[in-house]
Amino acid sequence: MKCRKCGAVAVIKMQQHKLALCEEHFLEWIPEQTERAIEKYKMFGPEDRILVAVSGGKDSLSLWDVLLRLGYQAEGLYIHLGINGGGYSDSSLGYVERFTAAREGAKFQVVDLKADYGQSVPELARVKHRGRKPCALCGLVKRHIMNRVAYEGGYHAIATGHNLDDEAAVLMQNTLRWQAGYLARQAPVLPSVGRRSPTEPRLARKAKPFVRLYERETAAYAIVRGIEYIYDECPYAVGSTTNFYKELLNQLESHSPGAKLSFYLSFLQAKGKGLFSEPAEILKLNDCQRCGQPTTAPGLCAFCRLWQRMDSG
Ligand code: Q46
Ligand code: ZN
Ligand code: ZN
Repeated sequence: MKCRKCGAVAVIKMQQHKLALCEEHFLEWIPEQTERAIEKYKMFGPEDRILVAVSGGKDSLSLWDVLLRLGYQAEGLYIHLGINGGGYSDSSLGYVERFTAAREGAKFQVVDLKADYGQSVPELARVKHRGRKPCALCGLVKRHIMNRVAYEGGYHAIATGHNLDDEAAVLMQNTLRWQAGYLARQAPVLPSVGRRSPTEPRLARKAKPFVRLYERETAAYAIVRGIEYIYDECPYAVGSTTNFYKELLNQLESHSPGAKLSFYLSFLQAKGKGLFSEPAEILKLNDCQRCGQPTTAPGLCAFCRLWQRMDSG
């Protein structure tokens, strides 16, 4: 297998693009593709400050690396969720720290849920979810904290490492149930919401610059680039429904290369033509009485209600 660009030995073959590349050209191709997605979906520009949500995994660290190489003002945010008695979160944080230590000028901040708010995600789930998987609650907590940090720090956008496999799996779950509201909101970029003033969005724009890259490509990028990342998934992700759909889509992909990509891109095209437009009532937002973040609820947002319930036992 030879690199299409120079004829050297290829390190990766991407069937869906009928493209094989050597190490050097693959390391060029990933940033090129990322830049294209940023421009195509109008995610952000070089003048914007970007907050990259980093977990210590391959996608978010590769994304941060690529954004820095492309010259974006990208700063990291690590949210310590206290997973596995804190052990899993501590080791993930270690990868983020080593990543930044190796890159001059790479800045990041940590929000520690237990230290800053009083409870870790598993502790919250134990009380509020009676031992059920904490993922829904964890997602809520992460979104809230990302928004708060982006707002307080004056960041223009939040960038996350979601790749095409993540998006296609979510799309499949939503499609199988025809979840029109979720389908309407699934997009490579979500606009900022709820402005206090024209220059101060209450919820920052959210962007997924890796949305057109397969998971095996982001993993290959991390390996070829020499980025060390936490290999083990969060223990709560093991056996998750999302992983089940990823496997299903991979079976489809091996039978029909490009199926995952066209499933997702055709969805975006259909949306572009007006399918799944957002119902008007979803757009009516109030300011949370406690934290000020926009919410569809009349009083407190879901995050503040969660902590209020904790406070009242
Ligand atoms: S971190 Fe949180 Fe994920 Fe772990 S508890 Fe679930 S949602 S699986 S991306
Ligand atoms: Zn080459
Ligand atoms: Zn709130």
